[in-house]
Amino acid sequence: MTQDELDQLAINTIRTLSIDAVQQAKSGHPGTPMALAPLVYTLWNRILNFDPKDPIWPGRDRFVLSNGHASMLLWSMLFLTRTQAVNADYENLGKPSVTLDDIRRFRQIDSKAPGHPEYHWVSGVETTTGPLGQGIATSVGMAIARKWLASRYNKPGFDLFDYNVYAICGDGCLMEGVGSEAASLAGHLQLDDLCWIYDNNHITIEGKTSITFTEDVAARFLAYRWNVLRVGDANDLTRIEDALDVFRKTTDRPTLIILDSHIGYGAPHKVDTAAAHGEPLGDDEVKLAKRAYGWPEDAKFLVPDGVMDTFDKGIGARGAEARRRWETLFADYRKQFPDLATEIDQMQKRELPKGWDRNLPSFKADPKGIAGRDASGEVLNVLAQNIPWFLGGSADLGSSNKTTLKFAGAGDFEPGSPGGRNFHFGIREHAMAAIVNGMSLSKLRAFGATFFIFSDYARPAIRLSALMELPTILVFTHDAMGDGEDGPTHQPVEQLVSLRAIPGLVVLRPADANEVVEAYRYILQLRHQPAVMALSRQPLPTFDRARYASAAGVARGAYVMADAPGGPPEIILIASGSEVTLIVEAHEALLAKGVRSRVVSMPSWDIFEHQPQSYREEVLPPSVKTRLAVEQASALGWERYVGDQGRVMGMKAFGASAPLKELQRKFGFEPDKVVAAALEMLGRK
Ligand SMILES: Cc1ncc(C[n+]2csc(CCOP(=O)(O)OP(=O)(O)O)c2C)c(N)n1
Ligand SMILES: [Mg+2]
Repeated sequence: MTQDELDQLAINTIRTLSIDAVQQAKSGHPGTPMALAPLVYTLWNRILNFDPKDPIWPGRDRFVLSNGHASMLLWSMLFLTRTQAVNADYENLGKPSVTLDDIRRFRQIDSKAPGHPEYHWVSGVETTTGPLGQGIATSVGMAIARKWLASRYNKPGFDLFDYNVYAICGDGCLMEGVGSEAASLAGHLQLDDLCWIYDNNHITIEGKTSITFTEDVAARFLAYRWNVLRVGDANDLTRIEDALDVFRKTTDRPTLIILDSHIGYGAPHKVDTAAAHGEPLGDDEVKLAKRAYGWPEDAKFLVPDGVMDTFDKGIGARGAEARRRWETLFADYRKQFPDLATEIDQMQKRELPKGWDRNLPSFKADPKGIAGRDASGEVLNVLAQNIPWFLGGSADLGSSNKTTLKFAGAGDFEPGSPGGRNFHFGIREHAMAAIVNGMSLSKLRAFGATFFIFSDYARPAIRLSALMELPTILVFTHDAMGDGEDGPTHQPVEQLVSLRAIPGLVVLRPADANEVVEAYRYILQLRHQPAVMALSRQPLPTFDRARYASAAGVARGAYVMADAPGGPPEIILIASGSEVTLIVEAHEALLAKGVRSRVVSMPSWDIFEHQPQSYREEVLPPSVKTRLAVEQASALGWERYVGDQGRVMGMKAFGASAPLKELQRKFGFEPDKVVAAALEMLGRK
C-alpha cells in the first residue's frame, strides 16, 4: 500500500470505530469524529511529540480535545497508538490505556471509553472536557506553564521544556465566554506555544450557526493578536500539515487554524443536519458511510492490518525518539544542575521540597487581630519562597486579596518576563480558574484569587478541578458581610454551601490568623484535591491558644476550642470563620451565667467528614442534642451538625449595603443574640 492509502486506511479506521461505538452505545456524537479524523490523524501521526509508551513524559506536546463530545476521536487515537496506562502515583501499569473492548463498551459502566474525555480516568487524556470552552481555556494554562517552566529550567543547550500545546475546538467553545476570556489573555501573553484548531462546520445542535453565530471569528482573533490561518478542506492532509508548520514557526502570538469541515463527512444524508449530533447514524446511514469510505459495509470495530503499524511507525517511533532524546538531555542536565533536576522530579510527583513549611508565621494572641486575607498574604509569601513552583495571582484584585508575592525576585509573569511568580489574570475569573487547572495539569502548584462572591464566575472550572482531582488553590477573600458598604451584590450567602456541595473540594473558612496558617499547611499537602480558602476582609481577633485549643485542629476539619468546667457541655456552639469570635464571646458570657457551653471551630465540613466516627463523636457527642450553629451564610446544610433539636443562625436573604457593624446588628450576628438563643434553647431565659 502507498503511504496515501495507509493514511486513508488509518483515517477511515478512526471514523468507523467512532461510528460503530456510537451505534453500539446508542448514544454519542459520530459526526464530528467522522469530519475531524484527518485532522487528528495528521496532528498525531505527523506532528505530535507524544510517546504512547510514556504518556506523562514531561517534554511531550499536549493535546486537548475541547469539543469533548467528539471523545471517540481520542479513544480511537489512544487505542490505535497503544498508549499505556499510568496510575494516580504516575506509575506505568504496563497495560493499554484504552482497549478495543473499551471502545466496544463506549459510554458503558467502567469502560475506559466514557462519554467525554476524563483526566484521571483514562491515561493520555490531558484534561477533562465536555463543558464547552473549558478545554481551550485550560490549554492557555498549559501554554503559560510551559513558558514558566522553560524560563526557570531551560539552560543553554538544555531546552527541556519546549513543547507545544494543541487544542481542537468547535463553534461551542468559541461561543462560550470562557473561551473568549482565555483567548484574550493568551493573545496578550503572546503564547506562541499555543495552537487552537477550530472546526468551522457551521453547525451546532440546534442547527446551522447562521441562527446564532455570525460574527467574524478570524477578525476577532486577529484583534486578540493571534495569528489566524485557514484550511479550506478538512480532508487535505498536506494543507493541515502546512498550517501546523506555520504555527510552529510563528513567534510572539498564539495561532488559530480555522478548518472548514463537514460534520458527518461520508454519511450522505445526514451531512449538514443537526441529526449527526447526539445520536447514532442508524443502520442504513452507517452502511452508506462505510461504502463511501470503501469499507466493508458489515464489518464492525474493524482495525485493518497495517493501521496500528502505521501509528507505530509514525507517532510511536517519533515519540519514542523524542522521549529518548529528552531523557538523555535530562540525565546530562541532572549532572550540571542537580538541584533544578530535583525540583523537576518533585514537581512531577506533586511532592513538596524539603523545608517547604519553614518560617511559616505564628501569630500572637491579639484582641484586635488581623484579617484573614492579610494572614493569608503573609503565608503565601513564605510558601512561595520555599516552593519555587508555587505561584499564582488574582483576577485584578491582588491588592484586595493580598495575594501579591512581594519578596525580591518574585516578579510579574508578562510576555517579556515568563519567569514571574505573580500572575495577572485580568477580570476573567472563569478563565482564571480554568488556567489554574492547566497550570496544575502541568504540575505547577498554582493558585487563583478573587472576591468570594465571584467564585460563582469561576465555578464550572473549580468543579472540573475537583472532578480531575487537581491540587489547585483558590484564595477567596471578602468571605461574608465583611464587605459592608459594597452591599448585597458583593456579599456571599449561598457560595459556601454551594462549594461545599462539590465532591472532593476542600472548602476552608479559617477563624483567625493561626487557623489560616494551619489551613495552608493542610492544603499544601494535598496531591489530588483542590481547595478553596474563604477569608475575611476585616480583622479577626487572634485567639490566645494557651487558653483555647491549638489551631492545629484545623487539620481535622473541626475541633473543640473551649469547654466549660464542671461536667459535660449542656450546649454545643459551632461556627466557622468570623463567627467563631462570636461564639467564643457567647461562651464566655454563658460561663458567667453558669451555663456549660462547648465551642467548636469548624473551618471545613469536608475534612471533618473524613475523620473517624470516634473523633467526630468526640467533638459532637451524640448525647448533647442542644446545638447552635452560627455562620454568616446560607443556613442550608447545617442541620446535619445541629440535628433536629438544634438551631442555625445564618442568612435567610441577601445582605445589604451598610457598615459592617450595622449589618451585624440587622442580621443578628452579635454575641448577645447568640447568648439569648442559647439560653432560650436551654429553657433558661
Ligand atoms: C457548556 C456546555 N453547554 C452545552 C453543551 C451541550 N452540547 C454538547 S455538543 C453541543 C454543540 C456543540 O457545537 P460545536 O461546538 O459546534 O460542535 P459540533 O457540533 O460542530 O461538533 C452542545 C450545545 C456542553 N457540552 N457544554
Ligand atoms: Mg460546530
